[in-house]
Amino acid sequence: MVTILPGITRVNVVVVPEEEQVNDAARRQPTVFVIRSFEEADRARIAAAAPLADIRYFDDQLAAEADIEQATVVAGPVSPGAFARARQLRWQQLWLAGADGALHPAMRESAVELTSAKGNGAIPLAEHAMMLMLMLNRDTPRWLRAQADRRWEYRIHSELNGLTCGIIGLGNCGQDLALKAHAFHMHVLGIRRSSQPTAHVDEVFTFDRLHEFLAQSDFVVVTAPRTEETTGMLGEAEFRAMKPGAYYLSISRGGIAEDEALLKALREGWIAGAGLDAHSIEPLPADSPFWDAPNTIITPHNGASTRNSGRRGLDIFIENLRRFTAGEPLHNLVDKEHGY
Ligand code: OXD
Repeated sequence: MVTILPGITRVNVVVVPEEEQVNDAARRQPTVFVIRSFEEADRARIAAAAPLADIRYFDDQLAAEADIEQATVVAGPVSPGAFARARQLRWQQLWLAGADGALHPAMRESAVELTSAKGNGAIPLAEHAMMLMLMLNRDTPRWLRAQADRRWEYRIHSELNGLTCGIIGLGNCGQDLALKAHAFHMHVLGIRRSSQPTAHVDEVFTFDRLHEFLAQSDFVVVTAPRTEETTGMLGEAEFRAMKPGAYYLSISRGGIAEDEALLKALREGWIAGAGLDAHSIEPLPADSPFWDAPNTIITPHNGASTRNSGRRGLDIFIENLRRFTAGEPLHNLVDKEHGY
């Protein structure tokens, strides 16, 4: 209300279109489906972020999808079939850092905001990469086999010190790995879409210099998201471009290296071995040839599964829920065109 002259006031009337009013109410009082079990204390934190929201918890995706028509917000996965029925849906928060599984065509074309838990698992994933590099470099499985046989197998092994760690993708995980690799006195190379200088990375390459990057790396570590650009970016030519004694590590997503090319590189000794946490098919089928590929350590996409990652993912969701109801921009919004 604005005072024009004493006793005379002008009332500013803002006419909000009906659709916007409905949307605004949906924002302030959303129906939120949370697909994950949380203890009371965490539920209280979620409720405090959106006091007017109707928050419903589901232990599994199928149960949530049965009533998906009612959801304004979903924290967790939604299948494309259920997504098509989710007409009220305005925002989907993923518990995963990678958004590739949620970027089906209907999501890409929709106005639904998609946010990821990017950053939640960067630290444990970088630790996992360090663990795999140390294990591969020292051939730890050999000591474990000797231990199983009660055999004292003393031998000369090598150091990470002075070797080159080539990181594909310099997001949260790639940057944390750069810091850790530097602390181990490694030379650190990184490759990403733009060549902007990055802390702890001695040289940043762009993808047009991929072969040059591969030829210099003793460890090639994939921390990049799986997108149209990265899928299949490492084929036979790329494995042949790697150093003969180099190791390949897949930390973020399988499918960035072509499976056939990677297997051939391992079997024919173009590279020395691999550490694979992320696989193109998960769970890795029992008859997959990767289980017994030469010098290969397999972990079950487990590198980021720590309690702290779960807590960081929850913190991202809680802050985004507060933002959503307050009409503020969301964190970790996925760029649907670039895929992360
Ligand atoms: C992932 C994750 O995206 O574990 O793989 O968060």
